[in-house]
Amino acid sequence: DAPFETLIVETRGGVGLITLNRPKALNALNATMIRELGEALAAFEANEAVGAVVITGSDKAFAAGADIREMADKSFSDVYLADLGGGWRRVVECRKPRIAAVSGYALGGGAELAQMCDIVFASETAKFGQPEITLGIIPGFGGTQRLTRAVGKAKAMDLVLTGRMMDAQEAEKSGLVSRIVPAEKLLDEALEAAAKIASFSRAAVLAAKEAVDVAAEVGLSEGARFERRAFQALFATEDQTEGMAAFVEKRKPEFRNR
Ligand code: CO8
Repeated sequence: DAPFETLIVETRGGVGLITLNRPKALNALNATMIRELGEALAAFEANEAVGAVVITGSDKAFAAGADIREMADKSFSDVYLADLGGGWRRVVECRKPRIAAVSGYALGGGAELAQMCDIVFASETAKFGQPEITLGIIPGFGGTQRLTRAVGKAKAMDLVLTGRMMDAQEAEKSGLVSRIVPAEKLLDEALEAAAKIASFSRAAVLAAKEAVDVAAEVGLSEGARFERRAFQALFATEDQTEGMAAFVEKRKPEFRNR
C-alpha cells in the first residue's frame, strides 16, 4: 500500500479500510486529505480483491470539518479556480459500497463525508452537525442536499441554520445513521458488515447500490424501471445461477464474480 500523509490505508480480507489520520487537528479535512481520500478510494475501486470500504476516524473525531486554518485567508477566485469542494467528486464516484464508522465529531465536511458513504455506523459518542453557518459560510459538499434527502427539510433546516450538533440517537432516529454501535465495537462491526457485503456477488452489490442511489435522483416510476432492468440483467450472471442453485441445494453459495 502506498504511504499517505493524512490517511492510514490498509486491506483486511476483502475490505478496504481508510483511517483518517490528522489526530492533532481532529481529522480536519485539508486539501491533501481530500486528494488522498480520492486516491485511496480509486485504488480500492481498481483492486479486484476489495468488495467494500470502511472509512473511520479516531475515538474523538471522525472529522471536525474542512480545515478552517487552510480556508481562512482564501478569496472567491482562490476557491473557485481551485474548485474547492470539487475534489470530493472522486469520493462520491466510488462504485463500491462505503461504510462510515463514526465516533466523536462529524462536523461540516466530516458530516458530509459520512453522508456520502452508503451506510453510516455511529458509536454512542458520535456528534453530527453542519456548523458552517457559524463561520459565515454554508455547507459546501452536499450538506444542504444529501442531509436534506436523508433527514427531511425540518431537521435539515434546523441543523444547517442553527449550526447545532445532534447526537447519535437523534441522527439514527432521523435517518442519517444506519446503526448505533457501542464505541468499543464500532470498527469491528463496520468491518464485519463490509466483509459480508464483499462476500456477495460483486455485480449484485454494485447494482443494488446503484439502484438505491438512483432513488435520490429520479421519480418513482423511472426509478422502479431502472431497478427492474438491473434486476433482470443480473440473470445474465453466473452468480445468480449459483446463488439460487445453492439455496435449492441447501448449501452456501460460492460467488465467483461472473
Ligand atoms: N479545521 C482546522 N482545525 C481544526 C478544526 C477544523 N475544522 N477542528 C478542530 N481543529 C483543531 C483546533 O484548531 C485545535 O488545534 P490546536 O490544538 O492547534 O489549537 C485542535 O483541532 C483541537 O480542537 P479543539 O481544541 O477546538 O478541541 P475541542 O475538543 O475543544 O473542540 C470541536 C472540538 C467542538 C470539534 C472544535 O474543534 C470545533 O468547533 N471545530 C470546528 C468545527 C467546524 O466548524 N467545522 C466546520 C468546518 S467548515 C466546513 O467543514 C465546510 C465544508 C465545506 C466543504 C468544502 C470542501 C473542502
